[in-house]
Amino acid sequence: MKKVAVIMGSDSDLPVMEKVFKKLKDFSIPFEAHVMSAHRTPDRAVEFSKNARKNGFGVIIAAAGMAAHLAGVLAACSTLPVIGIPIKSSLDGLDALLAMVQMPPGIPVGTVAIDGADNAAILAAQILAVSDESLAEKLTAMKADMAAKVIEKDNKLQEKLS
Ligand code: RP5
Repeated sequence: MKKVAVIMGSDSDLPVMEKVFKKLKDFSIPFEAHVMSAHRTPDRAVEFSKNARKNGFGVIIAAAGMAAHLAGVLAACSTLPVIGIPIKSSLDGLDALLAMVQMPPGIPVGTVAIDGADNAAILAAQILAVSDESLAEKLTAMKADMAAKVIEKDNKLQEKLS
């Protein structure tokens, strides 16, 4: 299976990114995680992204807060799909959200919600599952589990109301 690259702009993003690690581990998806900054270590970020495909990665998850250019810079240097997680660091995360989601035509960053770690990991899994049946089965099981929990909640609500 291809690896997921999990790149964050600072170790201060780790509390959110731990959730990405957990979800990827739950799916048994191999990943590498690095701290790299579009502003503080631009050369390292560009170098990593340029070589990501040949180094066995299939998806890049990039998280950053404030003027969050990391996902866009990584996307500019690779044809791998890039999933952006805007981190709530300043301005309630709106600055990071807009910096990630408003990419110019030609350089998409698939942006999830502010601090949306779980969905970033699930989306990465879904991208890899396009060519991996056993991963697709795990995702199907996850959806069935979620549905069962909602039905259980509805049953409880009906009991309460009756
Ligand atoms: C961004 O600036 C990082 O992704 C982080 O969310 C924010 C603050 O970084 P630190 O000053 O905590 O290193 O680049």
